[in-house]
Amino acid sequence: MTAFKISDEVAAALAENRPVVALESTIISHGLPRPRNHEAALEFEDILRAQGVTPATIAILDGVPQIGLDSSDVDRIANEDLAKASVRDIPILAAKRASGATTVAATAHLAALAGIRVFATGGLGGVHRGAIDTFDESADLSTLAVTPITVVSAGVKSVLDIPATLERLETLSVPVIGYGTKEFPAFWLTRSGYQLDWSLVNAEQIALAMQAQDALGHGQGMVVANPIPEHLQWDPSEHDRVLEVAFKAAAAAGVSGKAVTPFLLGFIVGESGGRSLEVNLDLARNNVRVAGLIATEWSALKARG
Ligand code: PSU
Ligand code: MN
Repeated sequence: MTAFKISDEVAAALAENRPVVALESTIISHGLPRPRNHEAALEFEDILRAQGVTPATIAILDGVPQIGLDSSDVDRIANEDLAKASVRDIPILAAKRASGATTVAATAHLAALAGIRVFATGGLGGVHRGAIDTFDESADLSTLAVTPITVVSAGVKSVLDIPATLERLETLSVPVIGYGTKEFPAFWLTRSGYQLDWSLVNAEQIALAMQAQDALGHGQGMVVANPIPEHLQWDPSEHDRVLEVAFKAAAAAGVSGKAVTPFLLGFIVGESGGRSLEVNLDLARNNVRVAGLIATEWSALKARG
């Protein structure tokens, strides 16, 4: 039984030490509305190809984890109602020969298994507000503690508990590096108000940190926090207003657990008149581009030995 399949294109790039960036499928299946999700999935791949980087979008298809999708697979993740799959769901989907869209945790796990070192997402999962009562903390965090991959993200969505998420990443020994900033971004917003210990200014420095991390053998991942440029961010006061309404709606609808993130994202798109969606796409494009630069530096570093 093969545990997973790698597309020929991704396998060839890895074998030849050409740059590869992993992309998740939950953002496509559950994080963005149709039909923009399908366009986005293709666009993220195109951004990488234009940089000379091979995209490896990851999903579980008919029970098999697939690393690198063809165009009919991309169509499936955008248009079928797939389960949201974290790491623990993978073996069950395998037994049922069912399909699933992979979260950051599941994508990171599968990408690392395949030998991919760089991954782009929109926002990392984190500690949910109210976690002190619900224990709701994304497996994205604990997975990065044991998975050697660098994730480029625009921080975590401001619907989460940002300072608690940063504390947990510290406890889990996952480095959080601001990309050209010492302030953690807040997904739709350039700034969260929370300071980071470290900032690196370019992809070459990130690749050097990855090399040093590997050499030390800790085996954990790294978070590169890449803020959306200020001129593209969501208006902060409108953001605050919409979030307040969204939390009330989630409480009234009684959503909990892993349904919370997709509910809030969908609600926020509607309440913002689509503005949050445009910002979400812009920040994700920006992350894909930076991940492409890091993967390129990483390949160059490995080629130098
Ligand atoms: N952040 C977004 N959009 C998303 C997600 C996060 O802006 O779609 C997804 C990612 O796949 C992330 C997951 O890994 O939500 C986290 O979900 P949970 O909190 O249930 O672990
Ligand atoms: Mn959760």
